[in-house]
Amino acid sequence: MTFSRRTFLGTSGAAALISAGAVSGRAQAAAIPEAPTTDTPATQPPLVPTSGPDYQPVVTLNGWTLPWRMNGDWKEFHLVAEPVTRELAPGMVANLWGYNGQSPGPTIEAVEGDKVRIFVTNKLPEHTSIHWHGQLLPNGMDGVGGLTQPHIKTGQTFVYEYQLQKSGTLMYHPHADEMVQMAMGMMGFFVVHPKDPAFRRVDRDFVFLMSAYDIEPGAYVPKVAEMTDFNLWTWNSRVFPGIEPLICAKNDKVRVRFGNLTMTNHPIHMHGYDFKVSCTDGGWVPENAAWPEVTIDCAVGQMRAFDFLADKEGDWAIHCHKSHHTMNAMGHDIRTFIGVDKKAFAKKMKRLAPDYMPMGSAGMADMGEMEMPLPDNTLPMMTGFGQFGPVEMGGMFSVVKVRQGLAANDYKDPGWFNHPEGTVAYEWKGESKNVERAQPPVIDKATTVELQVKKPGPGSQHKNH
Ligand SMILES: [Cu+2]
Repeated sequence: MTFSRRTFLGTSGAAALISAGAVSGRAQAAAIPEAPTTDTPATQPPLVPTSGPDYQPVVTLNGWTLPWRMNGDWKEFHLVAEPVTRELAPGMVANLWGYNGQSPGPTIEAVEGDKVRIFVTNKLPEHTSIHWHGQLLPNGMDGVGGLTQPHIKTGQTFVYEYQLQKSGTLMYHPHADEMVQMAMGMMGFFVVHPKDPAFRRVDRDFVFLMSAYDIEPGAYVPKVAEMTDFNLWTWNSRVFPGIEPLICAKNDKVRVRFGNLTMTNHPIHMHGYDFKVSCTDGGWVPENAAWPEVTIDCAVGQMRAFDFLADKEGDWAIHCHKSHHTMNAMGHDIRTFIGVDKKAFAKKMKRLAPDYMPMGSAGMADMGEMEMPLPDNTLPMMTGFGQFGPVEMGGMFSVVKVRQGLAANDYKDPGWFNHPEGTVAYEWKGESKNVERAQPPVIDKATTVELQVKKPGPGSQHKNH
C-alpha cells in the first residue's frame, strides 16, 4: 500500500493496475504519476512511511518531501523543473527556478535497495537534465546532458530508472547550463534510508541545502553570472530570520545533514554541543571512526551529516561561521567608521540627503535594531529578535531549540527558552574597578573624512570596491 498526505495517491490505483505487469519495462505514458506541488515556504510535516521498511523521515527546513506511488516494485516520483517564486524571508521574494513549485525542490526519500523511477518534466524556457549526486547507478542514468543522455528539451519528460545501491546523504541538481540553473536555485535533497531500520537510527533528522544568490535590492531575479560576490546566503533558499528553528526533544538522538551548492565553503557551527561527523555524500563514517567537531567545513559540492544527543536544553545557535554569510543584502559594502566622529558632517549631510544616518562610529551593532528606509524587496543586513533583543544576524543562521517533554515528531516552535534561575549572564552592579577605557583618537574635522553616502537603490549595492 502506498500513501500520501496529498491527493497525489488518490488517483494512483488505476495507474498501478495498468502497469502492474510492466515492472522492468519502460513506464507507459498513460501511467505517468501526478506531480504534487506546493506554494508555501513553511516546513511541511515529515512523510512517515506506512509500507516497506520503517525509517525516521527527515524534516526539510522550510521544505517538504516528494510524495510517491508504488507501481509494481518500482517507487515512482515526478519532478517538474519550472520557474518558481520563493519567499527568502518575510519582506523579500525572488523569482527563481526550482522543482514542483519551490526552490529547492522537494526532498526525495527512499530506502536502500528500492527501485526508483523518476519522471522529470521540463517547464523551463531552456533544456535541462538531472544529475543524482553521489548515487551509484548505470552511466546512462547519471544525468549529464550531452555526455550520458540528450538534454531534456522544454516540454519533454524524461525517465530515470535505477536501484538504490546504498543508504546515505545525497542530492540532485541539473547538469545542463549549470552556472545559470544552480544560480537560479535548482537543487534538491535525496535521502536514502538504510534497509535495517535500526542502522544509525536517530529520533530527529533535519536537512538543508546551501545556495547563494546575488539579487540587487529592489530586484527579483538573481544575477546568474556572478562568481564570488553574492549578497544572500541561504539554507533551502531562506535567510534568517526566515529559516525555521530545529525543534528537538531533550535526550533525542538528532542528525543534521547539509549540502553545499554555493561557490564557496561554509564552516557550519553549532553552539552548546560537540557532535560527531556521521555521514558524507560518500557514505557512512564508521561509528568508531566518527570524529568530534563543533564546526564542520562543507566544501562546494560536498555533503555532511553530524549526530548528537540533545541532552542540554536551550536555544542554541547554529550558523555558518563566515561572518559575511550571517548577513543579508544590505551589509556587504559599508565603509569602516570605527573611531570617526561623524556628528559634524552628519549635520551637513542631512541638508543634502535627509535620509542620511551616521552609522558605525562605534561598530555596527546599532544597525540590528535600526529601522532604515529600505527599497522594496530586500532585507536589512542584520535582523531578527530574540527574547533579550536584536540578534543582529541574517543569512545562514538558525536556532536549535531543545526542550524537555516534547512528544515524538512534535516540531511546533516552543517559543524562547525559559532559562533556569541564575543561569543567564548578568550585569555587574557592584563596585567598579579598572573600567576606565583609553579613549580612541577622534577625527573631528569633517573635511578630512571621506564619506560615501549609501543611499540604497538598484545598482548602488556592493559592487564598487
Ligand atoms: Cu558560509
